[in-house]
Amino acid sequence: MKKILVANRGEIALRIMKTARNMGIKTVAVFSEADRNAPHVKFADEAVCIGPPPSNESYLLGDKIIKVAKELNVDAIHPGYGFLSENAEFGESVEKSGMIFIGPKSHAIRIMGSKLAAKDAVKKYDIPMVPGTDEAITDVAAAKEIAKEIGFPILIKASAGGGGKGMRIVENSKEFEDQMKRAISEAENAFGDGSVFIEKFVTSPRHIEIQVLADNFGNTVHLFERECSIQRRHQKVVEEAPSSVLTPELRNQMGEAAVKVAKACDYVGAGTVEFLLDDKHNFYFLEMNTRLQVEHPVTELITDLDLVEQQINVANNEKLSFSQDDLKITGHAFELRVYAEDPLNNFMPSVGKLEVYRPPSGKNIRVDDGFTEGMQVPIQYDPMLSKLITYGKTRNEAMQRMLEAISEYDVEGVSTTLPFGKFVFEHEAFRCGNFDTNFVKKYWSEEKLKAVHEEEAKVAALFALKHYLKDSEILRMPK
Ligand code: MV4
Repeated sequence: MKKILVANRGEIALRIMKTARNMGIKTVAVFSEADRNAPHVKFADEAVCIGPPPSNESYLLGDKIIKVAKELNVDAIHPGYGFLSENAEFGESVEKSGMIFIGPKSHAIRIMGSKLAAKDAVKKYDIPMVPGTDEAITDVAAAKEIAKEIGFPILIKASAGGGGKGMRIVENSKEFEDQMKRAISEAENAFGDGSVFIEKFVTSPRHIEIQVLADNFGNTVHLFERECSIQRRHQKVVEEAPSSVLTPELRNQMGEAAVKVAKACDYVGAGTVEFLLDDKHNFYFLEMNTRLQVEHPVTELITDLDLVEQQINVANNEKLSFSQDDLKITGHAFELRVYAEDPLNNFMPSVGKLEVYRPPSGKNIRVDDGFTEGMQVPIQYDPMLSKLITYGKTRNEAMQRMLEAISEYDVEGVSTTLPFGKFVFEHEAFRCGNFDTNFVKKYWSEEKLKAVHEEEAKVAALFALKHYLKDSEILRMPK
């Protein structure tokens, strides 16, 4: 592999290109008119504008990207996350054009893109799943009977959904018919597929996912877990590895289950198997994400592996150079997603110019970003500014480093979720590892952050007054 095209933008495009360069591989960036001066464009060896700012006129144009790649003699395309990364047709077209798609085969993407197909594929592997239906529900009366048997609350999920999209909680049988009809029509509108199914609603779960890696020779390993329970509205905010609640036994069991899920769809490359963990520490398979994930860096820090390098090697038809027994966890890592959003105004996107942008740096601090000072934060894309990642020998050490890094991070011109991150990392429940997916709903309110701001403002005012008095002529006047 001599040259790869990265069909993405922002921090992930840059992060992929850095590894490619380290491996002696040339890089091609594609960009929209909004990203002309973006770091991923400047970093690449070659860059091609593919269209206007809206994603469906640029980063989602698979055929155009493939055409550009062919013209520039590209050997492989890395899709990053989002955009075309889980588009089975795109992966197929890349291969039909004689290039390598750095990702799984379309077969695996298709199976895991349908929750019902995924459940069906893993059925014979003895993977624990939440009680529910394994086929689409169509008949209201029959479905209601099943829901009653499972016991309320239940969740209606869209088969084509994922990541929380197309889910509905139903509290009792009175609401059932209405909610089922809404769920079906929503799924039809959003995904063009009205298949929905029922699951028992696990009320206070942890969201724990296992990173897997597989080569073309039947070798599949897991790279342990990431704890992703701190999220708001299905948007992850803080991730960590390892999870503070898994015992080595449970970690092995979940790891082995994840490897089986990967094998069930003949998975090749890097992928992530999502589980729910209930309050009794039972785990259940939810879905598999067939891409490199946003939060992959925490896994890299605790395993000392470069996941993009592994993806490239596997795509190059190389064997994994290690086995499960060679892998171990060293230390603890956190990731805080820093968004250009205003936590004091319902996390509204806060776009504008980055008047000041100075990320922290130093040992055991990693910032994956795609912005520099003076840049405009575009409104067309996800408003994530960066991922602030810290590492330590222990969880406490990594947490402390995160708080220091947050306080050193200087951003002016747009609001960011950094103060929200500070709230999380200072919270007692978070610090002692006692939390689940309800953390934000349970503990967060704008008033809390405002109170912190006011307290800081008071302290700052007193401090200024003290200095003023110390320096003032009044105090220095002779008696
Ligand atoms: C669930 C669940 C509880 N019970 N499934 C969210 C992401 C997607 N991958 C699946 N998700 C969930 N599936 C069952 N059977 C809880 C979640 C969930 C969630 C649900 C409603 C509101 C917020 C949530 C936050 C995290 C996970």
